[in-house]
Amino acid sequence: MELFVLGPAGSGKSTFVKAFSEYLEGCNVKCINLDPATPPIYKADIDIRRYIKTEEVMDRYKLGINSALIKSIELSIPFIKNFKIMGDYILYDTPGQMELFLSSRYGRETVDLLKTDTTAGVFLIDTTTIQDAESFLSTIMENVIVTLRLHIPSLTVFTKSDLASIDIEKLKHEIMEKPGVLPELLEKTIEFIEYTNIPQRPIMISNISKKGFDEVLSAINELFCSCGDIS
Ligand SMILES: Nc1nc2c(ncn2[C@@H]2O[C@H](COP(=O)(O)OP(=O)(O)OP(=O)(O)O)[C@@H](O)[C@H]2O)c(=O)[nH]1
Ligand SMILES: [Mg+2]
Repeated sequence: MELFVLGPAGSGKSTFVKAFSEYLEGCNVKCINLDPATPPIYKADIDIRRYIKTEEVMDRYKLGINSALIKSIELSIPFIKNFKIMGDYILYDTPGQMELFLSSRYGRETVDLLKTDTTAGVFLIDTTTIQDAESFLSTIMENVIVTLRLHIPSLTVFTKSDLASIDIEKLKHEIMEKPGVLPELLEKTIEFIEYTNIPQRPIMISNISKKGFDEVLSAINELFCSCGDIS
């Protein structure tokens, strides 16, 4: 299985790759750093920074940080084409600026080059950033965009549950009670999610205590196994 770990800056992608690879100890796990801007905090089996470093791209092409990151992802493609990675679980750490990875065609190209029929996204959201019903709903929608842009099913996973908690049922209830377009939007989003058969039940984890990792693993297995047997 290949897991693309995605999410907004600081949501815990790199920490998840480190902690989840430790959790999967005993399996053949590979950690791949696809973030040319940041050195990995785990032992990377492949580090894209060996080939491309965003800070050097900034200098060489006289670009600002965001365009340099897009350029770095583009320049990474020929190297990624040559990646030969074997493993039970391959964890791909993606660039901090998820929007750039998603909106440039090179993010999609990267995923296309590396994906198989057991590839999924793990879309991480920092629980402490969910303040209200609207931010919860927009998070779910963002993951729908991930699925659409990258053409892979993607789980919604809330990190830092050791720092904050959210009551999803309460938030859903709050949305349904609000006047305006929000209830309809939620209803349609849920319909879409059910239609695509993606297990989108939000999962709460802590990368520090590894709480919730069993659930992440079950959900990943469910994505590819209609029988629900995770063994
Ligand atoms: N308490 C707590 N801290 C976390 C958790 N996950 C990540 N962190 C912290 O959050 C900060 C950002 O984590 P990273 O793993 O660097 O996040 P990232 O998404 O890779 O960040 P970028 O690559 O810069 O976008 C670090 O200080 C982590 O130690 C978690 O589950 N709980
Ligand atoms: Mg990171």
